[in-house]
Amino acid sequence: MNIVEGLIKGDRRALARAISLVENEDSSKNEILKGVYTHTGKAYIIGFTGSPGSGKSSLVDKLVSVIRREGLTVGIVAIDPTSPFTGGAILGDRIRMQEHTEDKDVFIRSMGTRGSLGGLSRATKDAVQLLDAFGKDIVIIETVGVGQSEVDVVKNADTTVVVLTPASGDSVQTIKAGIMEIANIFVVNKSDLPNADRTRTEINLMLDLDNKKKEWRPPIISTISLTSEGIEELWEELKKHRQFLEEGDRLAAIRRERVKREIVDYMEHIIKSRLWEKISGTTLFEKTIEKISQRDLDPISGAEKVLERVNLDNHEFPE
Ligand SMILES: Nc1nc2c(ncn2[C@@H]2O[C@H](COP(=O)(O)OP(=O)(O)O)[C@@H](O)[C@H]2O)c(=O)[nH]1
Ligand SMILES: [Mg+2]
Repeated sequence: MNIVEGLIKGDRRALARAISLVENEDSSKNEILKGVYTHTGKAYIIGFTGSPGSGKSSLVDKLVSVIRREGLTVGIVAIDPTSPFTGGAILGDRIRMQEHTEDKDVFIRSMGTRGSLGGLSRATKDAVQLLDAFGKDIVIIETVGVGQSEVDVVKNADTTVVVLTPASGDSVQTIKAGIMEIANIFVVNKSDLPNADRTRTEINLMLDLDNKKKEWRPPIISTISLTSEGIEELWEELKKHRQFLEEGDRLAAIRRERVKREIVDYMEHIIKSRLWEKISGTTLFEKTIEKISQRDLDPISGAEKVLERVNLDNHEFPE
């Protein structure tokens, strides 16, 4: 039985293997992704982002218990690119999510010890598709909200949860604007610590200042993941947001937008590799570089001239 068949039939080992292959950019990657695609689109995808140590893994662990009580199956992709060398975070995630290691309806995968951030965000998207095709009802992405790539990662989610804490240094002002904008739900975790109210107030003020009229105002939920306080409420709000998206055309529109981004990404990728195949090592390319270096030619004209000579494909627009 091949990997795709195994995965679709619910073989966990096939799933694990498939994720490794896409993560390592194996030559079989595209075949696997093509093979599973028609089986995707059923999972609901939730993204968790926030500073390292804000309690995302602990929170997800507790949330999974609540989700499992409803009989739903869960896949988790946890990424922590902030500790690429130690692997410490990943070990920590395993320990924190230990509660579910015996549960065959929960599949946990940690990523992030190798590769570029761009590669990581691609691998995450692929892993989410594999978990979806495997039949997980809910897929959770956990990532660190530090840079553009992490924002890109949660763009693959239907609902995004931003986790903040009252701990010093994690105040609302220090959070990147991009991160605040992608939040559908705010969680103030570690609400057992002092100043949790102040954090809530700051988020509220920020939401008040946002003058763009929005149909969905992100709710703010206080949690203590150590004691599971607020976790049920978080799940209720997640379901509400899902319901909100499923009303009208919202979810379909979000997913269409995602498909558009995906196909453009692939096309750019294909064009780039074809371009490199055609130009690298050629005299035309080398001579052009030389001319530009000598100031006999400018880079813009150089690029135009090279492209004129390179036929990437025929230029007619297909019907
Ligand atoms: N006081 C307190 N500590 C917490 C809470 N949730 C998590 N922690 C602790 O915060 C640390 C980081 O948690 P972790 O889930 O790994 O955070 P992540 O890096 O965001 O995934 C761990 O030591 C947790 O035990 C909470 O609600 N209150
Ligand atoms: Mg974590």
